[in-house]
Amino acid sequence: MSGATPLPLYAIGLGSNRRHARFGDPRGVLMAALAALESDDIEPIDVSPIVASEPIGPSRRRYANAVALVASPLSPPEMLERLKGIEPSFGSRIGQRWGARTLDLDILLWSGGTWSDGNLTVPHPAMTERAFVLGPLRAVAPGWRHPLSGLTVRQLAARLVRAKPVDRHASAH
Ligand code: A4P
Ligand code: MG
Repeated sequence: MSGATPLPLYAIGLGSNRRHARFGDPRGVLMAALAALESDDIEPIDVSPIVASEPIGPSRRRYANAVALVASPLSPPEMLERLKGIEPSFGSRIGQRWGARTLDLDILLWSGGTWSDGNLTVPHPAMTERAFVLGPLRAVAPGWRHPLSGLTVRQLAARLVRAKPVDRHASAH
């Protein structure tokens, strides 16, 4: 790395609740996805533990979830395009929104702050309500301040656990 300006940081959420013929169970899918994410302009900084979580939405299969911290000069739309390019190589989507999927990649946070256009909203609007996001995110970026609420990830996670002590799998560590 060179230059005085640090690269922007992204927190990327990874989720899977289907097996893949080659990569195996959802945990194996996430490991392969993490490898696929790394590239010339996406530098992995840290990865959370992979947690098992109960599904939110109509799918009945449990998910594996994790959060990766990466440094990248890509703009948020460019990063989204990259993520959406990786998902199909893990198998096509079956069914509707929130149905079972082999791999789901979301932009959770961006060090540049907020982004909003027709295709992309950063921070991810649902992240503050989801233990399967905040648990792993706290493991890699506890002090990152959510630009809209002004709260740190640690504070958001603690608030969620107090409000809804139901998702033990994602929040217990
Ligand atoms: N989009 C807008 N903002 C973003 C962002 N910050 N990151 C748009 C990524 N995408 C963003 O996403 C649909 C479109 O959202 C994208 O094309 C992009 O233009 P998608 O991933 O193709 O569709 P989706 O995931 O089915 O819908 P959505 O609303 O993104 O669902 P979520 O929020 O990703 O939730 N339960 C557990 N336990 N663990 C999970 O990981 N995941 C979901 C999916 C539901 N229940 C879950 C889990
Ligand atoms: Mg998604």
